[in-house]
Amino acid sequence: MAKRHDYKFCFGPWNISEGQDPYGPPTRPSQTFDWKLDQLKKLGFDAMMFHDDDAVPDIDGKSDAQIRKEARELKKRLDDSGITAEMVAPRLWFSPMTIDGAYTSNDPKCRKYAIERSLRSIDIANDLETDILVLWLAREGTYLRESKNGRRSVELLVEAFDKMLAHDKTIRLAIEPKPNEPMDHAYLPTIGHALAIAQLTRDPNRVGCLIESAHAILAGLDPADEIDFAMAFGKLWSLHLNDQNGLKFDQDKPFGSSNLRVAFNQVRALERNGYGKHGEYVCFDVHPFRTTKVDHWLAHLDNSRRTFLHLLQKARTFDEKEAQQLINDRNYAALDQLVLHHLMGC
Ligand code: GLO
Ligand code: MG
Repeated sequence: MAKRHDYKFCFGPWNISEGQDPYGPPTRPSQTFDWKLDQLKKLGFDAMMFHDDDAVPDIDGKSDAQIRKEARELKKRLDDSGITAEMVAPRLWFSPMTIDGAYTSNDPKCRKYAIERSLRSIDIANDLETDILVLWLAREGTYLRESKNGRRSVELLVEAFDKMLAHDKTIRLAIEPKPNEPMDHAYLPTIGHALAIAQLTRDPNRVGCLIESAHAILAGLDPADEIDFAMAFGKLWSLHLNDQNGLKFDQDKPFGSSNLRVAFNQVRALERNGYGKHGEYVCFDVHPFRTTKVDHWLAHLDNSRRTFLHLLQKARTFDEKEAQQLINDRNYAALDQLVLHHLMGC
C-alpha cells in the first residue's frame, strides 16, 4: 500500500446508508449525523460531502436567516473535528416540486423553486467555506421523449447555471453526469456534454465537472478516459470513485470491486494528470451491500480507500520502461500480460 502520498479522501453521509432498495425496506437502523461524522474521523478521512439538506435538515421549511445560522453552526462542528466540507449539492430530486425535473421542469413554478434552492445551497457552501457546488442533475431528462423539448431544456439548464454563477462570483459548478437512472435518458450524460454546456454559460471557467466511475461505465465509457479528457481541460474538480458491474442498476460498489484493471487505470490517469495538486479530493460514492451487518457498516469505505492506496502503489511501481518498449514494438499481447502479472503480483 502506498504510504507516502498527498491524496485527501472524503465521503458523504449518504454513503453510510441503511440498505433499502426499490424492493425492500432498510436492513440497518438509521444513525445520526454526529455519529457519521465521528466515523469519518475515526476512519481517518479528511472531508465530508454535503447535500444541502445534509447540512441543514428540512431546508424547505426554513428561512434564509435560519439556514445561514445552522450552516455556520455546522461549520463550527466541522472545525472542532478537523474535518473540511468538500462540496455542497442541492438535492433536487426528493421534493414534490421536482417530480418533472428541476431546472428543466415543464412548470415555471417548479423551475423557480429549483433555482432558488440552488442559490440557497451556494449560500451554505459559502458558510461551509467550499467553493464547489456539485450538480448531479438527477431528474433533468426524460422518461418520454415527447414530454420535453430537448433544445429548450439545454437553454433552461444554461439559464439556471447563469443565475448560480451570477449569485456568487467565486462559486464553481461541478456537473456530475450520469446517463440514466432515475431517468430513461439524462440531458447531460457524459463529461463531454458537461464541458460543452459550460461553454454556453456566462463564465465557462467556473463550470467544470465531477466524474463518477459507475456513471462513466453506465454510459459505456472508460472512466480513465473520462479523467484524461476532463483533466486535459483543467476541469476535474471532484471525483466519485466506485465500481459498477456492467449495464444494470447503479451499484455504487466499493472501488475496484468489479474490475481491478479499470480501477488501476483510473489511478494511473489521476497520477499522470496530477489530480489533487489544486486541493481536489478523492471521494468514494460507495454504498454498503444490502446484506451488510451493522458491525461491518463502514467496511466499504475503508476498503475502497485501501484498494485505492494499493493501486496507487501498483501504478507507481508499474514498469513504465518495459511498457514503453513493448508499445514501441507494437507488442500489445505482451503489454497485456505485463499489466496482468503486475496486478496479480507474479
Ligand atoms: C447518484 C449520484 C449521487 C450524487 C450525490 C451528490 O447516482 O452519484 O450519489 O453523487 O447525490 O450530488
Ligand atoms: Mg456520485
